[in-house]
Amino acid sequence: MRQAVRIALVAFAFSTAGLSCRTENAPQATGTNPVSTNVANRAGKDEASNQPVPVYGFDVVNTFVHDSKAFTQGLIFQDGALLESTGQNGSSSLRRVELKTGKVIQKVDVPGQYFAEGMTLFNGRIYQLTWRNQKGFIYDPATFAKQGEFRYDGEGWGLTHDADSLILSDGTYQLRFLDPNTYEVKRTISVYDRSQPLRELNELEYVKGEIYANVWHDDRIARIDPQTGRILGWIDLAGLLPAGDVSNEEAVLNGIAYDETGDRLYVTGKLWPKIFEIRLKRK
Ligand SMILES: [Ca+2]
Repeated sequence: MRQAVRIALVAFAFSTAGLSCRTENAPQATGTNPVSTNVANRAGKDEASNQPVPVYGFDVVNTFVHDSKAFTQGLIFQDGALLESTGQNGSSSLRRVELKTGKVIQKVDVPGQYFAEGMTLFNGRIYQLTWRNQKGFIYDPATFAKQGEFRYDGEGWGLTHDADSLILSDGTYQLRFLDPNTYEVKRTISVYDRSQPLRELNELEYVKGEIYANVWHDDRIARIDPQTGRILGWIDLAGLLPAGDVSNEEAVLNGIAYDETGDRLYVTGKLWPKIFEIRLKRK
């Protein structure tokens, strides 16, 4: 009798292990996110499994003041200033920040029921995501006058764009490429760190043909191939913000802005008192 129970238990354990393995290995989407696992994605994953991924360190070129109450969710560079989207219900905003002084020179508050997220400027319009409302806002980049809204499935985390698409992260390991007029998903890439899905992709920036992505609660920025989702490199920013400037455990690295004209890269974090211009160097 005892033996029979033991056999049954072992059989149950095996079936449970099998189930959890299948669950972990299967591509997953959050909510209603579309999944398109194409040949390029799989090829990217296989290549990534066998090649060393370069790691970059940094030199600090300049340090600027940043509003330590700004819960940074989106950051871009435009005409010598930074545009920033800040989150949290009741203190979400879109703002223009003078780079040299950190002074907020233009600001529009987002209604308190929304938690603002990623933001980008594309074809003369500012697009700003919200976290869980499946609603985005469109603004005039000069006046910050609201011009409209758009909808998307799932959560909104980070936002950037390439030549013809908005690129959205939603906290999973997938990035969606949206038509900027219809907001339809044109394609999706899956991001793998070797064979493991790289989850919780957050703020984004399109830099010289790559997607730079913050990863929530990680001191590293992932450099992602926009075609395959393959990780092309890591930017290790551990130690960038002095420990004494870290106000709480949610004050994490988040915010990447690229000045294409000057080829300058700016990074900050949620509630960080500083913005850094950095130069990458291969480790
Ligand atoms: Ca950005």
